[in-house]
Amino acid sequence: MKLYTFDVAPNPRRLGMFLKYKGISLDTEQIDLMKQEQLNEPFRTINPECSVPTLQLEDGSILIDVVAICLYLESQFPEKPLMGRNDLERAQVIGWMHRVFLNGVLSVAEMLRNQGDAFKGRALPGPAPCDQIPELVNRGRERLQAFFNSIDSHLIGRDYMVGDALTQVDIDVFAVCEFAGWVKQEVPASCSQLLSYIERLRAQLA
Ligand SMILES: N[C@@H](CCC(=O)N[C@@H](CS)C(=O)NCC(=O)O)C(=O)O
Repeated sequence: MKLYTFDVAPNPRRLGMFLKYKGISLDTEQIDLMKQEQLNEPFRTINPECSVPTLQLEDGSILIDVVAICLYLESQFPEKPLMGRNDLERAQVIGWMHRVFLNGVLSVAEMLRNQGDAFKGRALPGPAPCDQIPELVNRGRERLQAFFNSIDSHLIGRDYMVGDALTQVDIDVFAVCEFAGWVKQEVPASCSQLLSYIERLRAQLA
């Protein structure tokens, strides 16, 4: 099995924290997104979506979403579970990962990719050109604030997003808060639950 990734990028970072916590080490190749290596062969043939992380299995199959890669690796490396400890928790983890990606990761990405020269013509990931829409910067900011507020409310009376132990949902929320710094956004002081939770996670993930 081989992992194609770019450690500093937000989705690879979600997976990187999963691997570190579980103590999994994989054969890894860095695909430098700053040099647009994701668009070059042979990676482009391996993953036509040109995105990282990408996990290639021994039989050649590929997994290209963090949620799918985590689910697969958890079945291969069950120690220190992060994807739920029973059927209900597993379903809750998948549901929350979906929402944290849609409302958290994509809100920051909407802000980041629709301004500045670095993403000109590349407002969405993937091989097809895509124009920036500057209005989406404000919408992304509003969606991100709504995301912070909704996570803060969910955390009232809870130490973790799902159940009573760390899961990948917590790692994903942590990754969104880090990624928000790329567009100079931070968790507002009014989200006191979320702020103290992030500090607890920082210690646990260090
Ligand atoms: N569906 C993917 C999203 C992966 C993704 O968008 N990765 C970004 C890096 S954070 C990427 O590869 N971008 C390539 C580009 O910007 O062209 C997942 O859940 O992991």
